[in-house]
Amino acid sequence: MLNSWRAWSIGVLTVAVGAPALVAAQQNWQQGAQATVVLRDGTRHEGRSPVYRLDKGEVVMRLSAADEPRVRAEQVHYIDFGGAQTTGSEQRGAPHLLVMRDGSTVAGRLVELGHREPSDRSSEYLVIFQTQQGEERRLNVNQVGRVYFGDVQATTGVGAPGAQPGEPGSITVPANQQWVTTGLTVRRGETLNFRTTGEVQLSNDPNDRARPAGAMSQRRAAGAPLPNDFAGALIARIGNGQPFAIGDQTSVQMPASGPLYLGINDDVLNDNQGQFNVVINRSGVRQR
Ligand SMILES: [Ca+2]
Repeated sequence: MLNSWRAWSIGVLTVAVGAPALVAAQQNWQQGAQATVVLRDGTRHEGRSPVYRLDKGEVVMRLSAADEPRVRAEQVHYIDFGGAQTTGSEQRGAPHLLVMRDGSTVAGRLVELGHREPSDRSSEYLVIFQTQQGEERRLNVNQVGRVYFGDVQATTGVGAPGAQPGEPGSITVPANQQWVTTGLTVRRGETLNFRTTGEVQLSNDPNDRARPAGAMSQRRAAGAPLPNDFAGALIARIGNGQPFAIGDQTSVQMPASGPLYLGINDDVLNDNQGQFNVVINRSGVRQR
């Protein structure tokens, strides 16, 4: 992981004790990737090298040597790095969407934005993105035109009876991946509301299927994270803590504090197919 923008800022403050250092700092900020951060209310911020980390949930941008606003990720509509032909409609259908300069798009989750060396803004500026298949891509910004932070309608909070694939704010949990990050940091005792849909296949047997509550055959998997629960059930983990069941529950109290991961209760994952789609609501406010 790259270090945070904060680390870079502290580094600059440390050296910016004299005029030459200040000049250096100003020259330093003028380096880096040009970007326009467009908020959902239409506000545009033009600056350089915005820094983002999924677990922090905010975008920090440098507008000038002195001006460094922070915005919550849910306020951000998209970040434009230039060079991509976009129609404005391609943001639909994914929590995050990458529009490459060649016009192709990749749906998934933005993990991180920032320089490879946070203290060196002449170093490569990277866009780190996890595809919906769970593959992590580290891209040079020169390849990337725009990153959408999810459908605009995600902010309206209009509820649907079940989470649908590609529904704004929905988290994709592929059956062939043990854990995916939700981007949420939860507090012990906090109650989250879940809406989960989808059906997965747990082996090469087309009849070996599971819904969020687990295998329709009610079989178990001895080597699964929760061997006493049904195989294929939706499960969760906080940080490196013990896995716990989510299943088809709509309301679950968090047993610990930390980053929340979702996964599939299975032992052999690479013969699985399909995905669950999960929308998590927190205090009545939809989170991504
Ligand atoms: Ca399996």
